[in-house]
Parts: sequence; C-alpha cells; structure tokens
Amino acid sequence: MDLRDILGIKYPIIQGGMANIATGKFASAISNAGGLGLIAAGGMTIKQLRENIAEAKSLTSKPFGVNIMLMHPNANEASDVVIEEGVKIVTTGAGNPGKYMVKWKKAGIKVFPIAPSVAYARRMESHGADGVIAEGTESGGHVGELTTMALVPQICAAVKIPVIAAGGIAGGPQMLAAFALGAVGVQLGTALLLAEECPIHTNYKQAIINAKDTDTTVTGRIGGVPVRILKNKMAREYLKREKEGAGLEELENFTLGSLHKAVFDGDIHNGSLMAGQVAGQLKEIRPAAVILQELYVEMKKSFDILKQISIWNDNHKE
Ligand code: TUI
Repeated sequence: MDLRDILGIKYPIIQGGMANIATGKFASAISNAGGLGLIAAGGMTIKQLRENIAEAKSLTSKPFGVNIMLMHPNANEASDVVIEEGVKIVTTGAGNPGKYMVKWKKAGIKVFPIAPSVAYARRMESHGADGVIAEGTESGGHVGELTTMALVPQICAAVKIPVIAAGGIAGGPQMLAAFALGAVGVQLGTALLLAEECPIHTNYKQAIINAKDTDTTVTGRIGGVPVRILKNKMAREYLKREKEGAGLEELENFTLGSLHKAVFDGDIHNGSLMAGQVAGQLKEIRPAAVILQELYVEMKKSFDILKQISIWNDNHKE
C-alpha cells in the first residue's frame, strides 16, 4: 500500500482542501511539484468549480483531485460536477459523504474522506472509501477533538484501507512519525500556505511566519463549529461572543466572512487566519516543489538519525 502507486504521484503527500484558497492553479502547482493537488469546492460557486477544474486540466498532466467541504451549500451540486468533469480523486471534509459514495464509486472515483474518529473511519470503510485521512486537532480550520498522535494509530488498527495522516505535519520528523504511526502518506495544509504559488494575501503568509507555537486557538468549541485560527482581534471577539452564548448561525457567518477578509484583503486583525499548530515552525516562503522535495529528503535524514540513537542498542547497561 504505497500511496505513490495508489494515486500515481511522486511523493506520498496530498494537499489539504483549504476552502477559498485552493484554486485550480494552486492545485496544479502542487501536482506538478510531485504531490496530489486538490481544488477546494468549498467557497466556490458551481461555475467557478468547473472553471477551476478546466484550469487544472490545462496546467498539469499529473493527477489532481477535488476536496468537497460537506457543510458548504454547494456540496450536493459539487458531488455531481466531479463526476461530469471526470475528476479521478475526491477528498471530503466537515461531514459524512455516505450518500454520494455509490455514484462516485460507479464513476471510478477514488474517495478519501477526512475522519476525525475511529467510528467515522469504520463507517467510511464500509461505504467503500479507498482510504481515510485521519486528521488531528493540530490542523488548521475545522477540527475534531483528537490529536494526530492518538487518532492515527487507532484508525490504522480499526480499518484495512490506507490511512493518511494530517494535522501537525510540516517537517521531516513529523512526516517520519506519521509513517511510524501506521500511515501511508501525509496531508499538508498550513505548510503549503507558505508556498510561493499559494494565492493567499501576503499579510496572511507573514502572519504565519510571525506566529509562535502557542499562537493558534480554536473558536467554536462551545457554541459553533470548532475552527483553528491564529489568535487576533477577530478570534478574541469570537470567543467573547461564544462565551456570551451567541447562536450557531451568528458564529458561522462571522467565521466564513472573516476567512474571506484574511485570504483576499489581508486583514490580519479582523480576518479568520486559519492555520495549524505547526505555524510556529514555518519561517520561509518557498516554491511548492522545494517544500515537497525538502520535506521528503528531511524525512529520510530523520530516519537515518533515528537509527543511530542508543535506544536500539540491546546491550545498553542500566
Ligand atoms: O474540513 C476540514 N477543515 C476545514 S473546512 C473549513 S471551511 C469552514 N469555515 C468555517 C466554518 C467551518 C468550516 C476549514 N477547514 N477538515 C476536515 C474535517 N472533517 N475536520 C473535521 C471533520 C469532520 C467532522 C465531523 C468530518 C466528519 C464529521 O462527521 C460528522 C458526521 O456526520 O458523522
């Protein structure tokens, strides 16, 4: 079960969905760099989704896919568009894609739902998913409860299909750890926000570069949808409203509008700067091809270093 063979890609790395960010141009840059690029249907109209798929087809001959954000109102229509446009790979997030699985499998689409728990991963396997993406709460954006460290091995033990690890992965040691936990590949989101090709506002990229390890927080754990973002004025305002008992709809509208402000206007104070806990370790804007290649090389180096530590020495004296 080598993800590179399953997907026809150079590195066992897939791009996170990233609604409002991952265009056809960006996805094709990731695919051309040797990973699996994904167009995020969330945040696009159906017309834009078709246009972005057409653009990706024109910009890469490598495999790419579409991520469908199931909480988005366009999800139903998007589930047909991927079939009509001959998309070969679909990942899903933020909900249960069960009702689409039969038609996707009939169309020959490989489906990788994002799973925040063991029960959900099992359900996806029984629906015929080709693999699951076990996404820990270290991730940016909409998150579950469990950490990658706890979630990945438990899902690996529960299902026979390939498991891809996500959340908290941006460097070689973390990618190596994902394989140690039983994953066959990794999904990167935050690390790819700093790709030269990533179309977010430069202020958003700079805010990630400036962030330290403790600079993310999760809004929506009490009254809304849990979303990990960089701490700023907007995050403080959201958490205050949430504590005061604001309703789900008010909070959701507040977040969605704010993502737009961050991505397009570069408003780092009022925008929702979705980012994972690895933001603190990211310091450079680099081409996607360099990010992916260096991650892969760094993972192999980490393995060599790991093999040299004395813990493997059975003759070690107490
Ligand atoms: O979906 C994500 N990450 C996202 S989506 C997003 S856009 C957004 N904007 C504002 C509010 C909310 C979302 C930004 N980041 N990751 C995958 C993910 N899926 N995380 C958690 C889940 C999930 C949660 C529950 C998957 C399935 C699920 O199942 C519920 C059920 O129906 O059983």
